[in-house]
Amino acid sequence: MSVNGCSGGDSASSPTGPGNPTAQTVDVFTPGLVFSPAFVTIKVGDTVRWVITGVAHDVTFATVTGAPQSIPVVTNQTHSRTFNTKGNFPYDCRTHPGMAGQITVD
Ligand SMILES: [Cu+2]
Repeated sequence: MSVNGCSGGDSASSPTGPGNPTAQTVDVFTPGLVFSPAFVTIKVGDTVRWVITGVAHDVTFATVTGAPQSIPVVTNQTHSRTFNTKGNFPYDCRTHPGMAGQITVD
């Protein structure tokens, strides 16, 4: 029973998820009264950054299990959300009816 008690080593059991070293970040911009790109597909553990410039916008997620916290009305700010749950996460800008997007995590 002389197991090496070293911590922070070789746990190769979880290739994806929080702390995934290959996690990516995708940017969504607000070039007008639209989110661009409006539809983004990412992997579990990836991050989306909303780069909100110009007119003030919000990012309000539909009440779906695993949806991140909504972003309040802001301008000239960047807000990041990391997605650790698979699913479809639609959101809209309550300030501008019809301004909407969706994050798909697969
Ligand atoms: Cu808006």
